[in-house]
Amino acid sequence: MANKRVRLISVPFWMGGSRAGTELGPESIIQSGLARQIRSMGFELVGNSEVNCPRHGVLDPKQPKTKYFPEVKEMSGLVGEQVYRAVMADSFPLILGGDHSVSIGSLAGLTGHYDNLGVIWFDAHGDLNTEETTPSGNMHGMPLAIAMGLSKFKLSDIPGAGPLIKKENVVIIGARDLDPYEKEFIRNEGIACFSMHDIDRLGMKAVMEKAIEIVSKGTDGVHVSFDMDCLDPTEAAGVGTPVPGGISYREAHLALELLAETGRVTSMDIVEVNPLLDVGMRTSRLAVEMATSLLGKRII
Ligand code: 5AB
Ligand code: MN
Ligand code: MN
Ligand code: MN
Repeated sequence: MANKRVRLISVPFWMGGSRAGTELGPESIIQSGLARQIRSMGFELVGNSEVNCPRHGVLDPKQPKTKYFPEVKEMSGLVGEQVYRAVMADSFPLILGGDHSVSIGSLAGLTGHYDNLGVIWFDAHGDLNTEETTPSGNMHGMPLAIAMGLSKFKLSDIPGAGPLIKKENVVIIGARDLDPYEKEFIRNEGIACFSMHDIDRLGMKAVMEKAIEIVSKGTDGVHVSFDMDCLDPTEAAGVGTPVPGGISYREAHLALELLAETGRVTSMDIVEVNPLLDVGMRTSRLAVEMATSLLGKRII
């Protein structure tokens, strides 16, 4: 990684998943040694800020398709501001969620700076639902759709956000639980999506080579959004929506190490850690490993 300055941005938020626990994610990841490990790799940790996001929302029964929308919007603006500031100060924003709706904020802040951002979305899910298609009303199932401009709530509704994420700059990796509309959208729009089937078939190395080629073409930055539920639940039990048959421990390390080697990754979010559902702190410790792998940690 060319950039040797890292800024941690903690986002203790749960309302995008409508389930308590992910607001404890950032603290638990930091307790698992994140800052110490990043420093020992020779990075300068230029800050560790916590976003003062809403913590107690009231569910509006008239908005069942966009649960906690006002809170999600407020949080996204606050996250966007901090991410933007980090990039402008030439540091690598490492955003700790929180549920996956925090990525709306990350992408808002990043697009304030990057005109043509590539995005790699590690996830068991597609996160491509809109207020029309969502089966749950949970906004953590919508961030990628919002970033691409598919929903009524647009990135541009967040102060400071830049252009939408282009669909040709997006790659989803690890998918195995897509809703009917998401499947249709991926097929019709030709979104690059490497499902678990593709990972089984091609191997993680080939998948990452293809993914890297896609997000590198003409882009001015690459953001990695890492939903811990992309991993197999035997490795990462502490997530809100576990799906069997996920990415293995070694595959995940390899994927992130290959990304580190490109030297092109500009930012990362790690989301959906729910310490209340975890076995000890295993998922948080694994989150630390995911971050350090992406930052270029090597065995030798
Ligand atoms: B996550 C589901 N597609 O929209 C929906 O964890 C699940 O950020 C979304 O990937 C999971 O509610 C959201 C059924
Ligand atoms: Mn997700
Ligand atoms: Mn997911
Ligand atoms: Mn989830």
